[in-house]
Amino acid sequence: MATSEPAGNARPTSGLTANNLEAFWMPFTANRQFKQAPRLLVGAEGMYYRSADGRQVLDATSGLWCVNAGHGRQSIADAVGNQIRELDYAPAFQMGHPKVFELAARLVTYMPTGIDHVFFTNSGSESVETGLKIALAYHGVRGDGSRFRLIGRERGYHGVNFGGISVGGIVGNRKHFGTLLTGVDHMRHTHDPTRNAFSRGEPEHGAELADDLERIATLHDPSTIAAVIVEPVAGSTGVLVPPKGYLQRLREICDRHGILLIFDEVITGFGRLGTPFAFDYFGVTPDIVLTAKGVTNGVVPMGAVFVKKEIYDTFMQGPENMIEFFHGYTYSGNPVASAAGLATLDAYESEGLLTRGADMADAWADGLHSLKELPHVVDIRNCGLVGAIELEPIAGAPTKRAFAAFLAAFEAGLLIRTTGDIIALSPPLIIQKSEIDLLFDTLGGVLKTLE
Ligand code: PXG
Ligand code: PLP
Repeated sequence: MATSEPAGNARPTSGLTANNLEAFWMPFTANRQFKQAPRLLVGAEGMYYRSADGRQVLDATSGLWCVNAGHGRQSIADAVGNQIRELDYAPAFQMGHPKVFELAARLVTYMPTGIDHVFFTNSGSESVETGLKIALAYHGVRGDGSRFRLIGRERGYHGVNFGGISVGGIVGNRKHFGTLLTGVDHMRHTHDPTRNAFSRGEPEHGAELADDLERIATLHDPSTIAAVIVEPVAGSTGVLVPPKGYLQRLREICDRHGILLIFDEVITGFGRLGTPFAFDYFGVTPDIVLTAKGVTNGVVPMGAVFVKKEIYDTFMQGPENMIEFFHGYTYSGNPVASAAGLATLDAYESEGLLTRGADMADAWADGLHSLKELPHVVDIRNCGLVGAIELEPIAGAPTKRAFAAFLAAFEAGLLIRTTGDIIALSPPLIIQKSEIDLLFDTLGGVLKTLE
């Protein structure tokens, strides 16, 4: 059989055509199931996606928790287009360009006093690796190289690279990948539906779970621990809001033992909780802050790792012609991402989006908790403009019920996220009351039809 002539240097393929969905190995997706009945998005504006079959779909997930200012921002599109025409790329190592310095200087103004330097990456996963490496190297550089242990938490999600899955606490993300990083231990997670089900905001019970850090520190000797990494609110594993006093207690234990506290704010950063960052919301100051998703409103990959002045200054020793930290990415702080970041900050600032969640939080919590009595709902959690509805799993078929809700919601014009049997919601920060009502009306209708 004749194979059609390939264009250019392309090799003949095994029957693939432009319309074939096969070649793309999709991330975190049931590939075969998806490709049998694909769900394609072809446009987006404001709070809505447009599906390939021409329907408006309300975005209750900010894409994947990243389009915080809503879709289709003209000013960000213009900034990106202009930047590509003006300076498309500049080498990241031993060279610079103005916009990345401007972005860094603006971003650090959102940080607590004393956190005033930022290292750029291209994703949350890279921010995690960068933060962990900074923590380890910091102790080494200041002559305390016996601090080599990293402490994470069960149900923590810190991206998919080796450091992140090592400190992370999701078995599926870890089990096939060998021995991972050594010298890692985990605290228990804080999810306690027996005592805390249907809490509005921070749950009452569980601050004492922070004492796991004290116990682990005692086991290994505190002087061997470099850092502890937590999501202030665990996002990916189902919106686990920290119990009252928990993060404060972690901070105290870290201070007592000279352990760095890393907040992974990849989801909680940039207004998600109704404050610019989670450290504002909880009033607890970490030593290192990891961010990514909200930095560029999702349009160009970018992450940012913020560190205390003391950490940066510790590296700035030795001969000035020497590279102080052997780490960096080809695309760290690249001009197009930097331009997108600056335009995104302009949008956040001019519309007050980083605190808008606080104004909407009550309406959000009311809508969410109004679903309490619906079938299969076993818990509802909220904080700022994040929410989760936990469903009773179908016996012997975990995840099926929530996935059915996801499919039915999409059919009904609503994009939600599911993780296990938990529905997670995180709408763009521009959401209006009428859209909150539409969201929960639609979702309520979906939940009523579930088997
Ligand atoms: N840390 C945290 C706390 C995250 O939530 C990452 C690191 C990794 O970021 P990148 O950019 O490498 O994906 C994340 C990402 C979901 C979902 O719906 C969550 C994430 C990514 C995709 C989907 O649960 N979190
Ligand atoms: N692999 C090879 C062979 C490389 O040359 C590089 C960068 O120069 C990388 C991986 C890392 O790529 P990046 O800097 O985009 O993370």
